[in-house]
Amino acid sequence: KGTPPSRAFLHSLFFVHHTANPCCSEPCQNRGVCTSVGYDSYECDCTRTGYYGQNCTIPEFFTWVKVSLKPTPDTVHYILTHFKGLWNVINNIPFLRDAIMGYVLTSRAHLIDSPPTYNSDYGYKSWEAYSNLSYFTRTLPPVPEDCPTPMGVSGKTELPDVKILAEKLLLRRKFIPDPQRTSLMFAFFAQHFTHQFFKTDMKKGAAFTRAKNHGVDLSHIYGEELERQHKLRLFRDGKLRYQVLDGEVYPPMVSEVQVDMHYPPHVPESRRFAVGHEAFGLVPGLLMYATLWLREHNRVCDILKKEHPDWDDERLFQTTRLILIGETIKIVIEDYVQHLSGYHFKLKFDPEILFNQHFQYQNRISSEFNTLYHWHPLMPEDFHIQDEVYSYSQFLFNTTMLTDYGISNLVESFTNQVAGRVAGGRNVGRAVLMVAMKSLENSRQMRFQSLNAYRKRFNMKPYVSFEDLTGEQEMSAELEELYGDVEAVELYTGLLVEKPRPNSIFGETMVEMGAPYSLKGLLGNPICSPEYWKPSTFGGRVGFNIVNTASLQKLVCDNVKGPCPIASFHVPDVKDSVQGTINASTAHSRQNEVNPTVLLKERSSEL
Ligand code: ACD
Repeated sequence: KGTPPSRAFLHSLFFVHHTANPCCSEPCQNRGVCTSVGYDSYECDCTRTGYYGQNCTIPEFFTWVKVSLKPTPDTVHYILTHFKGLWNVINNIPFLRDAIMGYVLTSRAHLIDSPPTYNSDYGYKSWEAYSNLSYFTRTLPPVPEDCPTPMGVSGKTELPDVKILAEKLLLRRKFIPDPQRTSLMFAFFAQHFTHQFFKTDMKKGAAFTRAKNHGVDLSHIYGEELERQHKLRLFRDGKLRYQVLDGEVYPPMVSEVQVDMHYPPHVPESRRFAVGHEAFGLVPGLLMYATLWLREHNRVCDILKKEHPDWDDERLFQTTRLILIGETIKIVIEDYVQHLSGYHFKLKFDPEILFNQHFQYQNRISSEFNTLYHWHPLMPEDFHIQDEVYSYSQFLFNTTMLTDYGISNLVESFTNQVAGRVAGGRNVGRAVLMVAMKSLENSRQMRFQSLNAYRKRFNMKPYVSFEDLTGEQEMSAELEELYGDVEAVELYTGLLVEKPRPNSIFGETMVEMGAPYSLKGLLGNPICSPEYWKPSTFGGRVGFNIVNTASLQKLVCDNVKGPCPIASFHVPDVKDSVQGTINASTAHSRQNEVNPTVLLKERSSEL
């Protein structure tokens, strides 16, 4: 009213449709931060990147030395997955093993911004993005809205049709088994474990999470809300509620505890188990793990009660929860990540390794981590349980399998069935293709930057051609037709079609991005901090020892009746299966009444 229009307003009227945001072309390198200045200019903030110059491309002397000496990720991976004899020696020299583990942890974790920075609605730092825990964070900010193409400036103005892309590049032709021989025991552990922190809030949208703690809090066992936890608790001796069927402990029924679970109408009331996560009725593999952890919780409560007969229910419950968090992290690092890595170097869960380092004990789950963890190629075409073969429709929501087969038989069957290879393209089963398509749609809605942008962010060289990405010709030609420019390939597509490393489940990008998020998330847990990581936190030496001796095999052996089956993230071959049982028996002879050598004898006679 009476005031003349501002210069900015006039400028926008004349120029906004003619000049793109200069940050669209991602001019700032080496983690420099791009800020547009005026309408057609930008500034790179190179502070503490180790680089300077207009686009943060000139290394400081020390950076230059470091970069020149640094081996490529592929070289490091090669060294870690070869020279077994050398690694066997190193693994047995404690100070060397600790030093290498320290390097693995810090070099990975330092790639994650902590405190977190962006989210899908804030591509610049803001208090809102930092403090609003209902969002997943973002490692790279979203592509600005006013860019010429969805990936910034490269590629076509529209991304390829998701359905066509999925059918051409992701859909499985013939099941490709994982050459690392990952088992379904692994696949279901992954699904069970990650659903405590990957909980997209469907109501609010893909950028949001329902998980409150952004890490390993075992909310999938105890419930996200206090109300659910209380319904699942027995309020006696710290224990969780349970029922006994055929002489074995199982989770209670929904009808008994009145917690919300997502079952389709055809599952009768009498077969609806109630566990911490409302979606875990979906597959018997999830209910199997839910049962194992329920039994473990109550087993640990018994041990703690013997140690502390004076403790009330609440203290027994809370201390047991901390012990189970510790056991989970131990199993994830020493069994699960160890298996995925394929390393001969023996990873170690020991928070003390970080006590002389700068390390932030906090974590925020990012949308990119959530997206990259869509490992649906792991899923087989059908499920082999004992002598039966189940199709998806027979397997999904089949809650009777849990009690009909029992935990031992399920563990044995899942350990013996090989999962699919994740990278390399065309290995997503038809039954789960929709989930992969949804990941792509969500990534687009959240305006993810390109695969190459993420490769640079995690210290990898960008791919220079489609063939460079896939290592072959057929899919690279399809990709070229769909995307036009390798710079425009999306993160999720890239992760799934990328050439796997030799004899590996993943390609380079999955490991180089996945490892930092994982190790930061695991070691950033409060129990790993100096004030928590001591016996008293876990109820004394006995509890601390449970954490420090946890393994997948022990979790199973301690919680099944009778001889315990081999439990492994790796499908044992004939040689391994004898070896594996020997290992299980030695791991157990001191703490368990179960004697797995009985099984060893039975098995040996079968071989
Ligand atoms: C390293 C160790 C080896 C890394 C090998 C593969 C990593 C690939 C993907 C992530 C793997 C596992 C994820 C496990 C846990 C997630 C925990 C999140 C907690 C919030 O070379 O560094």
